[in-house]
Amino acid sequence: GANLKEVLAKQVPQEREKMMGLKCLHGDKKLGDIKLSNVMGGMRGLMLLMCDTSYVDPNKGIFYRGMTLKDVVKDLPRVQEGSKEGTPEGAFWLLTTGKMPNKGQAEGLTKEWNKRGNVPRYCQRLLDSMDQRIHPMAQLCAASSCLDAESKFVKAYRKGVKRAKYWEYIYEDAMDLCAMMPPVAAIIYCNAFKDGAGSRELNPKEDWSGNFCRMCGYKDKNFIDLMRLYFVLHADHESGNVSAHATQLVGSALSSPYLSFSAGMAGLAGPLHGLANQEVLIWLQEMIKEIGDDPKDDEIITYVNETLKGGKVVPGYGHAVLRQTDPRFELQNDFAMKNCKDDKNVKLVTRLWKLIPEILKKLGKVANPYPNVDAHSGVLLQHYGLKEMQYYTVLFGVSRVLGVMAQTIWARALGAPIERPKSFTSDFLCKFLQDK
Ligand code: FAM
Repeated sequence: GANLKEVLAKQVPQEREKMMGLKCLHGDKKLGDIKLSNVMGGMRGLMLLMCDTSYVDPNKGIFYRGMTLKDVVKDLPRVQEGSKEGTPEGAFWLLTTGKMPNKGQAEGLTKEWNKRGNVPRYCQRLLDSMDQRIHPMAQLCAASSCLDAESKFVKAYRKGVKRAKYWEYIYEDAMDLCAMMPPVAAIIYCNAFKDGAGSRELNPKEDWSGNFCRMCGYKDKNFIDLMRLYFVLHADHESGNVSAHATQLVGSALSSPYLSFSAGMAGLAGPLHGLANQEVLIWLQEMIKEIGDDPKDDEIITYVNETLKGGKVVPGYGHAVLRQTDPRFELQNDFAMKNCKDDKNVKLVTRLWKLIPEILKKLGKVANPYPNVDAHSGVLLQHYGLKEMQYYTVLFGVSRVLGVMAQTIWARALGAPIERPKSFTSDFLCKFLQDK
């Protein structure tokens, strides 16, 4: 069937027309009010960004192109022999085109990424030179930034390519970057935890997830299936979360996808965002050290209350938009119940799911007391032996490249302008408010 670029090339003119129509017909319509509390509250809840790849409903969770994640996970084609999970390649096809791919289309992406995924020597040398005090996320930012040298968009822009064709070069960069993510991430992992051992060559018989696991030294088929599910679940979450928004903001200046993705990863490295999956594991292990791995309920309740009294958040719980248990948590829990329900940490996470929301509700200030995507991922990775928790956010980043690159292709295709909201001084504000 048609390859991804051909499918997109047909969709771009239609989408451009739709956007022009919206702008002409409704450009001067109000979308809502801005209160000072919104400005001081991290712009929470303001309808400021358009993004068709995904949408988070506070109660139903995330939708990829109008499909719940439960349906996406169910309907994605199983490509690799014996695999029980859909592939992130298929998720990328869905996020970019809005259509669920057939097996051949998903497989075609695997083949194309295996061709595009060789990491240039200068990037490998940069990573090999990294002092291991540099956090794996900072290494990922550096790697993505230096790959700007590969950008086909930058070269085309210098040659004066027409605006209407920017997206075609951004598409090439996005595909190359997605293809290079598993080997780049595997080099970071092997340098940090395996003294640099491990293959750096993509195996054309393996898919994106299979190559990643093999290059990190993992061959367990169940683990590769977990990573397929993990990469699908973490791929996209609207364009307003810190990693997606930073990527779109920087991309709006026509910085290459390599530079804009590096900015997004700098945001993902924050403990309130992507680093939470590492924080969850650290918090769990400190709790087990304190009250053992099979504590009584009231011992857990006491421990959680101590965390809160210490002014700390309970990592893995809460969300800026969600107001229910994150479906991505539930899908990971389903996987755990199917594959490792006797794991003691899995059992503990399931018990916390029952106990922690009640405690957070009692605080009266937590908008969403339920577990988010990070509350489960770490214990599953631990179960299969990937115990280096300071690496977990890199896994999140490998997955998130899919969503933010799908968004980037469309932002350029639709000519999204450079983002530049107005800032104001507090003096101006005081005068402005006097008249109100
Ligand atoms: N534990 C303790 N307090 C929490 C909390 C938690 N898990 N979640 C929210 N709160 C507090 C929050 O700190 C705030 O307290 P103050 O007014 O004293 O500052 C209050 O509840 C209201 O916050 P909110 O409106 O419920 O949440 P926000 O939209 O401000 O923040 C999160 C959302 C995700 C940053 C917040 O829930 C949090 O810090 N969670 C723990 C860290 C975490 O798991 N982050 C990962 C989020 C995940 F989706 C991701 O991006 N990977």
